Amino acid sequence: MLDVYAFATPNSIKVPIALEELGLDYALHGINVRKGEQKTPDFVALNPNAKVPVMVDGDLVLTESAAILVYLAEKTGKLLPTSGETRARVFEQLFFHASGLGPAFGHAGFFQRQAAEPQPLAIERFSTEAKRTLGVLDDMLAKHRFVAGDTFTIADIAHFGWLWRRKFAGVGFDDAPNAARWYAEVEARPAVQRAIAHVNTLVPQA
Ligand SMILES: N[C@@H](CCC(=O)N[C@@H](CS)C(=O)NCC(=O)O)C(=O)O
Repeated sequence: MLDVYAFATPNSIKVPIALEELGLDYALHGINVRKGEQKTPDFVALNPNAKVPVMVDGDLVLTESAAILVYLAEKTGKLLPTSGETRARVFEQLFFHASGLGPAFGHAGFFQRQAAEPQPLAIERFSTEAKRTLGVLDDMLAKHRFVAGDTFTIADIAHFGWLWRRKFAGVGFDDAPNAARWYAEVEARPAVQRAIAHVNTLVPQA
């Protein structure tokens, strides 16, 4: 049994999706980031970076959603080829997500919705970057069924996380038909549906 500390957020959702896809048992522990629970001493002892998700497997405490996806794929021998071009393409997309698309979406959402004062230059910069990185993904999906080629991998799970929360970033699929097609296919997977339903139980019903 693995333990996952998470909330209904773009980076958190990736871990339950992977666990559901891989058929691994896990307990989901809610960390309400809207209330600042990620900054409590108990949680910071788990993740000094004070962010969800965190996964615990025995003595291993692991942070960073991309690292967790790689760990789970290697633990089970699924969703990540062991060698060759497709494995390289999976890592290419994981790094593109973690350093490009994910931060652009996060900053776009922050400056549009959460900044204490309006910052037009930051809104322009990150909104443009969020749409541009989605365009890069859309071009890739014009050529392939999935983001790293023709099979579903952990790279699809990584990108799905932020596309699931695209409205927060002010991004839509109007100019990204290939990404829209891919998103609908991934969202329809039974494991993805189970994971979404599971993390949504973490959000208190006000
Ligand atoms: N690079 C990290 C980013 C994690 C992250 O930004 N988590 C957000 C939720 S999606 C969070 O915990 N935000 C609360 C905060 O920053 O205080 C990952 O991929 O796991």
